[in-house]
Amino acid sequence: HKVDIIGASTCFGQPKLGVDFGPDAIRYAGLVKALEIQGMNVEDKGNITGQYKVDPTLHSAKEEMGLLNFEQVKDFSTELAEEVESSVKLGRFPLILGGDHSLSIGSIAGISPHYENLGVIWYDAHGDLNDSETSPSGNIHGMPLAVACGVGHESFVNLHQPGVKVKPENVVLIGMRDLDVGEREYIKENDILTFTATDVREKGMAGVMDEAIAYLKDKVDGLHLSLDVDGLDPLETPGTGTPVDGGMSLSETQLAMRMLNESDLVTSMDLVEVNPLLDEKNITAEKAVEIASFLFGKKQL
Ligand code: DIR
Ligand code: MN
Ligand code: MN
Ligand code: MN
Repeated sequence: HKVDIIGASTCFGQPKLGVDFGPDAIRYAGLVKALEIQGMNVEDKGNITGQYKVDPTLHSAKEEMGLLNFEQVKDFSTELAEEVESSVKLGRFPLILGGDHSLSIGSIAGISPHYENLGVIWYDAHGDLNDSETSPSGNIHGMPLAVACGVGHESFVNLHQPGVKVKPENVVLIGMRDLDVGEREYIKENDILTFTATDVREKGMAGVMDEAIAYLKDKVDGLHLSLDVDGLDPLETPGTGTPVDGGMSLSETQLAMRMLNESDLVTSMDLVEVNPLLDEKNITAEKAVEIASFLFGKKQL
C-alpha cells in the first residue's frame, strides 16, 4: 500500500480553537513511523490550510444562511478536494488528518468521482447528518455526511464536482449516541444502516463489523472510513471538542480496524476531531496513531 498523509488543518466547522493543530499532534505521536512498521510506503503531503487565517475570536463567527463560517469552510473544502483527488488519481491511499469533521465535505468530494459506488463507514458519536434547518448549532462539522448524500447548501453539495457523492444505501453509521431529531428522521426515511453504541454493547463489535462488511462488500467499489475520535469514549480520547459518554473503547476500535484491514475494502480514511489543546499529554493523538496502525495491519491486542 502507498499512503499519502494529508493534514486538514481546519477548525472552521466548529467553535473550539486547536483542532486545526490535530494533524501535527498526530504526526508528533509517531504516525509515519507506525505506518512504515506496517510495511506502508508513506508520503507526508503536509498541511492544507485554506486561505483564511484562524481567528482567535472565532466565537464571533459570521453566519450565512444558518451556516457558521460558510466562506471559510467552502474555501478550505475546495482546496482539500483537489489535494485528495490527486492522491486518489495516483492510486495512493489518502489518509486525511483533522481538523474538524467539516473537512469530509472536501475529502469525499475529491474521492467519490473516482468510484461508481463509494461506500462510507461513519464511526462517530454523531451522525453529522444535519442541514442548516435541522442543525441545533449552525456548526458545519455536524453536516458533512448529509452534504455527501446530497443534502445541504448547493455550493457544498456540488463542490469539486456536481451531484450526489454517496448514496445513503452505501452508508453505515457506527457508534451513534447523540443524534438530533432531524438526523433521526433522515436515517429513518433513507433506511441507513445504523449501529448505535448500545447496538455495539448488545451484539459486540465483531458482530457489528461482520454485518457492516457483509452489507457493503458486494455493492461498493471503494470504501471511505470517516473516523471521528469522539466515537471513542472520552475516557479514551478526551482531546476532542464534543465528547459524549458511553463510547467505544480503544480495544473495540482496534478490533473494528483489524476486521476492516482483513476485509481489504477500505480505500481512504479521515481521522478527525483530534484537538491537542483539549488533551492530556497528546494521548488522543497517540490513540489515533494506534487506530490507524490497526487499519493498516497491526494485529496484537
Ligand atoms: C450536533 C453536534 N449534532 C451538531 N455534532 C457534532 O451541532 O450538529 N458532530 N459534534 O461531530
Ligand atoms: Mn462526533
Ligand atoms: Mn475532479
Ligand atoms: Mn463527526
